[in-house]
Amino acid sequence: MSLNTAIIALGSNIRPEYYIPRALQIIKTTHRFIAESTFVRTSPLGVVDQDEFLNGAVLLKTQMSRTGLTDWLKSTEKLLDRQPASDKYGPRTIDLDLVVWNGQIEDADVYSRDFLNRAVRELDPGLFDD
Ligand code: PH2
Ligand code: MG
Repeated sequence: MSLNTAIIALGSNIRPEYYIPRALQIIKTTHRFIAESTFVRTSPLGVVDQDEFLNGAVLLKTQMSRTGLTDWLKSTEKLLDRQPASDKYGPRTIDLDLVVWNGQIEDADVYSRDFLNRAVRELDPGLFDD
């Protein structure tokens, strides 16, 4: 059975001290957890008039396919009280984004968001080498 490797970005700015640990716990019991990055407080991007975020990322291995994993991330967000997108950049209990899949960068935010770039480098230092 071959496993896929993924890096998932986590973000929250509604009760992040509750929702980030909950999300990590669910991820760890569902997939093969490899490592987590440092989690840092970040100023809001996009809509700047909202609370600070807590951001970080996890490296995992999973039996799920790419679409299986992205569907699972969506349902896990719902489980963690994420409200349907009223504002693409507004406050959220939890945001779970697939950013790297089997060594391929899948989300351009990795290049533009400094905290995300740092988290991904922490988890996979060689990713940007080639
Ligand atoms: N996510 C957003 C919008 N703005 N700002 C920070 N600091 N961190 C985020 O994760 C974030 C954001 C929508 O994805
Ligand atoms: Mg996001």
